[in-house]
Amino acid sequence: MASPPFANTFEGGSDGVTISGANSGGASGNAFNQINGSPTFSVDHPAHGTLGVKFTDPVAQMLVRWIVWDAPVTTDVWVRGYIWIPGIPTGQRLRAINVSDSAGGSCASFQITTGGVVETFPALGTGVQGTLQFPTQAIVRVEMRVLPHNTLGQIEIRWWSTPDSLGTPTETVLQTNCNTSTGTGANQGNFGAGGFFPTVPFTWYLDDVAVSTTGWIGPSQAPPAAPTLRVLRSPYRLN
Ligand SMILES: [Ca+2]
Repeated sequence: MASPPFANTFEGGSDGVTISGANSGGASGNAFNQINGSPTFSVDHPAHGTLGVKFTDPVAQMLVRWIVWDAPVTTDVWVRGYIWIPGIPTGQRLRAINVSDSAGGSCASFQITTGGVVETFPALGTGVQGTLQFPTQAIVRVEMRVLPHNTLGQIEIRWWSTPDSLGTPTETVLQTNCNTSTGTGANQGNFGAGGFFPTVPFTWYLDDVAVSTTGWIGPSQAPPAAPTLRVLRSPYRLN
């Protein structure tokens, strides 16, 4: 397929309809070129607009994906999603966003643990956990930076409890000098449940997913505007 940037709002779908490659483009943005399981368009908890994607009780991979980009990326890759979870995962953590290589080998993941904190997860080795409780039954913006490298890799998670905030993240978790590439570099953006599956029932939601190779993606819509400050100028000013 093409190369990033990619973005999808799910606004071109219809509530309750299973997402496919064919129905995921159009007004939604960049169509996904692979779907695993049966994620559906849903009006339940969109971050913006009227539709997001619903993952109903995944016990196996249930993903929307942009895979096998035109060229693998060996520099920083950024991904973004707005996430709504029903509660803290039990049984297993939730792997909600992932970047993989062209062979499907994981480079790095964003996860929410059974302790309710966020966690980086590299290709090999262990991750780094945050300390703040991830909000439940609320929309949270999550962004992740991945530098693919087999020894000098980096994973940085930032999340905002005020989802469209342009300000300081609620929490930042950084892992450096880790293995984030068992292959040739980042070549897939995966959004949904993969690798680990919390005890069901665990139905959760994503919206406004994106991949960039140029920088932090930021909110998909501007935060609410501040009141306009009107500046009155004297008619007698000299310049
Ligand atoms: Ca949407």
